[in-house]
Amino acid sequence: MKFPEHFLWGAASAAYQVEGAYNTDGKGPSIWDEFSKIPGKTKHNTNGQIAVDFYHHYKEDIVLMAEMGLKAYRFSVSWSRILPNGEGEVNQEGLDFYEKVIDELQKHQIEPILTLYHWDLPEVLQTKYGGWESRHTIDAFVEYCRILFDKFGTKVKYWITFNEQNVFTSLGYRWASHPPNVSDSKRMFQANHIVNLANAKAIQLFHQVVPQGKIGPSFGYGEVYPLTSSPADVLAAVDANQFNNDWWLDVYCRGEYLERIMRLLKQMHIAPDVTIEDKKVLQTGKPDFLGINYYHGGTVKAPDTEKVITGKNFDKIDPYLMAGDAQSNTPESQLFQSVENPYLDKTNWGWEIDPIGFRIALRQVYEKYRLPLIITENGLGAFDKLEGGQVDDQYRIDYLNDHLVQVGKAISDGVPVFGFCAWSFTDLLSWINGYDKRYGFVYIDRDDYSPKSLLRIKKKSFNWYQRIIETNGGK
Ligand code: BGP
Repeated sequence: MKFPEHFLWGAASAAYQVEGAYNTDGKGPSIWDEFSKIPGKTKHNTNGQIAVDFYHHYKEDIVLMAEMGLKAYRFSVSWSRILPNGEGEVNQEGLDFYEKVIDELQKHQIEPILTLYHWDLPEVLQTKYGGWESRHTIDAFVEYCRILFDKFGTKVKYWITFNEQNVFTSLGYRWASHPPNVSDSKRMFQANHIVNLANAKAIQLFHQVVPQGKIGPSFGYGEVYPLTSSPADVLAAVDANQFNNDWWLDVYCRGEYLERIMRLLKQMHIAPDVTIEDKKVLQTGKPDFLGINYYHGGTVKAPDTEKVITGKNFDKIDPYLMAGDAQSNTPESQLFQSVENPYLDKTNWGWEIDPIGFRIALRQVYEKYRLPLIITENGLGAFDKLEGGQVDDQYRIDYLNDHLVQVGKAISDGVPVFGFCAWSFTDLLSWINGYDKRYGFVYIDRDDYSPKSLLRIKKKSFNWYQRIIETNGGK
């Protein structure tokens, strides 16, 4: 494997998934604090109230990061810890917490990578204004960003605006499996547009206030393959890649929506309302790099022709019945049909394992958008077992190793990847899967659930990653 000098070997997390201390030191509630109270929405009704209590264990965890040799740590700031009401008065204790984390990381020569939004919108902005469906939230977000840019702009070089906008808008507004628990495609595409505006405005502000820093979004990318070489299947895969990937990346990097997909959404009456002023805003804030979160891609075949809606019968469909009648009413059903890939194994959670897809993904993104890339997430969720005080997670080592080999190959292909943040450093809360789905290099013993214990235990993969970092990717 070939990795550049000063490659940022890192690990990643998100506030709600690690911090706990959900109502400590003035933190306000977020939409996830509220959503997790709805029975049945998360596995065993788990929540992030304690999580792995990074809030109180951060020093201990950062000492472990230093022992591992980590060069970078990606974490998110909880907006409602800084602004309990989403806007207005700043909670100094919240700012102090992140300052301590950043200082502690830097004390150990670990580069902080700060994510501004990893899904935990302040609850007030949801209930009072309608969350990402409201333009008010754009202004609130930009003000929140300004506070962090002013406070940490001189200390933190790398900033992430939104984590996986494609995932949180789709799951939150289209499939009702994340907050705000909505299943309405029109509302989803509108909320997504609002987030695009917030992203562009935050980047524009960042470039004014922190000219020496670098900023970009983290996108959940998955390459889509055709099931066969039949031209109809190949076309379906082209369409799926446009719908799943380019639809978002084009806005970030080119400042405009992919015309063909926009036309389809308009025909289905689910397109966002984009004003002339909006179009100008989207042109203003372009990223310095792209963060890529890679877990898996997909495979498709041509859609069932009987269900394809032509210009003639478009008016007859009800665009609001999306989730209920996924087969005939979604834009996807017009373009492609998802199928299993017969060549790929799956994780215990049914996610296809596809390291080569990672190399393809990195090449595709770079060749289209010509921006430096950083891997902001990649990792394996598994049922780890603590036996005799040890966790033998060889499967995680194999998974990460196979993926890193492909990142190395992509770099040899000419893709400028400047860092790799494994998901995750310690075990943490998986949004809707609870605590059984573990990702960390460090096991967190949750048998004794009190926040004071939550013992940290290095897994076998800890030593493996330590060695990878030491040798800059191994031999
Ligand atoms: C990404 C999120 C992460 C993390 C990861 C694993 O989409 O950005 O926050 O949760 O997926 O997902 P899961 O926890 O569902 O296994």
